[in-house]
Amino acid sequence: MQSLMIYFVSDAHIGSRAMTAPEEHQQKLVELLRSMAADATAVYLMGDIFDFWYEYIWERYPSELTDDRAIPRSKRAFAPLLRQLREMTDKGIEVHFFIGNHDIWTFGGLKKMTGVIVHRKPETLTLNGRSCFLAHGDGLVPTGYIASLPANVQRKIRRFIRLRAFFHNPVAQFLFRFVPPFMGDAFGYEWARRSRVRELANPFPYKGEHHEELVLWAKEQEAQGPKTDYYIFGHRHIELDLQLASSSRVVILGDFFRQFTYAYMDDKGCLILSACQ
Ligand SMILES: [Mn+2]
Repeated sequence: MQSLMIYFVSDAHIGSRAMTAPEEHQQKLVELLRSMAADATAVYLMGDIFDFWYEYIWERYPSELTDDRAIPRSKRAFAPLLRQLREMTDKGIEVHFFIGNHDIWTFGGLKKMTGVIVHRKPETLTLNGRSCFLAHGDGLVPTGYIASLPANVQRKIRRFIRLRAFFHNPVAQFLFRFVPPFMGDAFGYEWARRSRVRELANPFPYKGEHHEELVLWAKEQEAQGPKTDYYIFGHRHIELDLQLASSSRVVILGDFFRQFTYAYMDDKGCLILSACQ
């Protein structure tokens, strides 16, 4: 019998300088992907798989990964993961890579090396008969949400939105590509490390269905437009499977550096959140 399993994982933050055992961390993700490859038709990487990923103008990306030395130095530590992705796409498994807010900056190199399909925007797709809205989740703000918050929280969110706009700005992206990779990476990994350290010391818990942005955002979509069976997000590093009144479900995938969660959808369109031991 042909299997039609579809898998979802996000927020591994591979390469994070806040991790104590980065190689084991990467290996754990490689092993998860290998087990998925046994029966997957598609794997959706829902953002922030890398803690920082920037493709510089100085680098050339090979379409064969047989020789480590062909991989640009700034990406060589990711060779096991890149090879695993290549193996899956060579086998005919669709691997979809949604950019997160840490790995926005792929300009063709990752696709060339691994064969993944890169998504820079949220997508609405029908998967195993279910309508799915897929997004990393950053930048989705429900109407009136910011104004409803205390002033200090509003400032924080506005700062994130400004930074996000800057990170997505094509001119800024183009200019940063000229930075020498060792300098760009030193800056990028330090920026990312700080946010991980802050989070590990003080995780941001689920705010409840009346306060969690992505839940409010999904409810607003449900009220306005066509019904969606599943809203699948990453970004928040919380594990959530919430049934909305409209019969839609909001699934937030958790993360793959602390909770090691992922989700799968079987051939009947049944979606389940799970975790690695
Ligand atoms: Mn993340």
